[in-house]
Amino acid sequence: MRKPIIAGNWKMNKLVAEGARFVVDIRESVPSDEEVETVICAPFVHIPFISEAAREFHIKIGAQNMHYEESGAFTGEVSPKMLEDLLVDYVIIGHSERRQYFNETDESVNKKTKAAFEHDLLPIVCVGESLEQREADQTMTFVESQVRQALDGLTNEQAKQVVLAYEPIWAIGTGKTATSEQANEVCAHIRNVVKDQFGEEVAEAVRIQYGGSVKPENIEELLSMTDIDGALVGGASMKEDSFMKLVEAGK
Ligand code: G2H
Repeated sequence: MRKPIIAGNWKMNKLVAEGARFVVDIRESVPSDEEVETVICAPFVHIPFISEAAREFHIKIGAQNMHYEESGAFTGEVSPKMLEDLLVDYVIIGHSERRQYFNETDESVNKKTKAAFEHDLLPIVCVGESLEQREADQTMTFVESQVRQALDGLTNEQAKQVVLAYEPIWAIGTGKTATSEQANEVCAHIRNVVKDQFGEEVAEAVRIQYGGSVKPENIEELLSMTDIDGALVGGASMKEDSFMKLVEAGK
């Protein structure tokens, strides 16, 4: 039985006081992490404050990116060791916005995924096709190649703990959601790719989220699908009440 994981991705939004207030407002209503894992992926500057506010509650903290090196002359970057030092739980790797605007490649995604495990961080690895690729019938091959490259070189024990997020680029922030069937079809394919790469036990354990315009109105149907184990949510994670509805749906 895979535990559902609902992760909010605030992207580049909220000021520090707003982030901390958000956590204080929801923390007592967040269900036990034995039922559903609740993660907030916040901009780096929020992390010490929301960690403090979330302490002893069932909220896990995630970053939205990181470098793969531990330290060095990489102006403007944040390292996995720094996130480990702040007791961050999860880190989003290879979000399509990073791939699109910041030259994230399958190679850097792979390096970051490995670096996460070296620093006690769990990666949420994002994959997903563009509209052109979907229309050209390349979704499955493209997503397969992203998954294989991202997970290349992981041990079975590590691969089991990866969270994969399938986010079709054409459904991100556009209000267009993939239908539950479309989303599940790709998530099932991803699980098969993991099976081919690491074997059945890993494939059955690995959690796959759907992301792209997830909201309280569509979450239940998405989560009812066989291969969707959670959601990575941008827009609808920004307000306390809608985020809590998503978390409740994960129970
Ligand atoms: C996809 C998603 C969160 P939204 O980027 O990662 O954003 O829910 O706003 O489509």
